[in-house]
Amino acid sequence: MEAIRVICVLLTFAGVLIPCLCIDHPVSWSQGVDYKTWSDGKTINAGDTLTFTYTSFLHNVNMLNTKSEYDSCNTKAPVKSDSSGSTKVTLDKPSTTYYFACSTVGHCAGGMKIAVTTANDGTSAGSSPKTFTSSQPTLTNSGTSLTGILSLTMAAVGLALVC
Ligand SMILES: [Cu+2]
Repeated sequence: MEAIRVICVLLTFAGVLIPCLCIDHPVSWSQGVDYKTWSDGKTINAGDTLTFTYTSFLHNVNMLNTKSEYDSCNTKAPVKSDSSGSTKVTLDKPSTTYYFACSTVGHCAGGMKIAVTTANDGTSAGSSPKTFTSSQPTLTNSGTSLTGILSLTMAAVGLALVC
């Protein structure tokens, strides 16, 4: 009974620890950078964030609605816009392409735009069981020590009875 309770507590802790393996991806946001290759070799998962760093009076960050807005550099009605100089955006959905562009005249057309696609759910789901498996030795160990404590208690009780 006690062992079952211990396992339940450990599983609860494991459940709390699993969720966010989120990573922040810094973006140095300026002119003259080729953002077409920015995401090459990077795995960007749902829940990850992008942090754009730039000179606030020169540039800004607009999250666009569609690929066509991105292709045509239409920054008139963005989902979100920020010009603070440090813009953090959470990419909350899997298998989704997020589009960003600077709206300063000529900047987007000059290449100051970026499209980032998040990985599908399979990637994040695949990493959860790994975390889960790694917690199993801990369970086994606590089971062993619990048995140890129990046998010590039994021995103590046995001794008390004998004495
Ligand atoms: Cu700009």
